[in-house]
Amino acid sequence: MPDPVFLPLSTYREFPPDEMRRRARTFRDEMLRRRTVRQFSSRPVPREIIEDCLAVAGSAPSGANMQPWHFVVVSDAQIKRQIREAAEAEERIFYRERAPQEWLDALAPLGTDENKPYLETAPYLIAVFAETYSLSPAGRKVKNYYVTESVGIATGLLIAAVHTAGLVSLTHTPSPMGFLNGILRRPPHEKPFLLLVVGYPEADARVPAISKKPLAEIATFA
Ligand code: IYR
Repeated sequence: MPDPVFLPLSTYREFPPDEMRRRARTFRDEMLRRRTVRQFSSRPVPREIIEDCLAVAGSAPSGANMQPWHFVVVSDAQIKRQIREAAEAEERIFYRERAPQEWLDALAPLGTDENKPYLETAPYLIAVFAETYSLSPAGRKVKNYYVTESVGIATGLLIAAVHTAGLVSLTHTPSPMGFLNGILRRPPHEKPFLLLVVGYPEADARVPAISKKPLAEIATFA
C-alpha cells in the first residue's frame, strides 16, 4: 500500500460567532420551509440546476470514500411513462394487498394512493442507485462500506440542494423497485435506493397538514 497523501485544509472557513449563529439560523429557517410535494408542474427546469444539485450529492461523505452511488436523471417522456406504469403496477398491489393495515393507517395523513401522475408530469426523475460493490478501472470488484448510510447522506444533500435552488422534490419509493434496473439498464449490483421527483410545484399544490417534531423531542444534550 502506498503512503497516504495529506494536503492542507484549504477549503475550511471559520466565521466569527455572531456570523456563525446567523448562518446556522438562516440555513435552519431555509430548510424548515422545505415541503415534500406530490403535485408537480410540467414547467421545464434547466439541466445545469440538476447538475449542480447532483454535484452537491456527490460531495457526501461515504464509507472509505467509495462514493457508492449512481444517479440516473430521467427527462425523456417515454422513459418517464414506463417508470410510471411499472411503479403504479407495484403500488396497486401494495395498496390493495401487500401493505398491512397498520402501514395504511400510518400513510393516511399523507393522502397517498397508487396513482403517481407526477412520475410523468415532473420534468425530472432522479433514480438513485446504491452500488453494492464498485468496479476498479480493470473491472475487478471492490468492496464498498456503509453503502446505505452513504447513499442516504448523499440523497439528503441532494434534497437540500434541490430545495435551496428553489425547486421541490418527492422521495418516492415504489416497492419493490427492481424494475428500475430494467428500464434504466443498470447492472444488478446497483440497487435502486429511491426515486427523487424534481420540478416546480403545481400552481395550486397542496401539502398535508403535518409538522416536524420540535427540537426537544428529537435531540438530547448529555
Ligand atoms: N410507496 C408507496 C407508499 C408510501 C410509503 C411510505 I413509508 C411513504 O412515506 C409514502 C408512501 C407510495 O409511494 O405511495
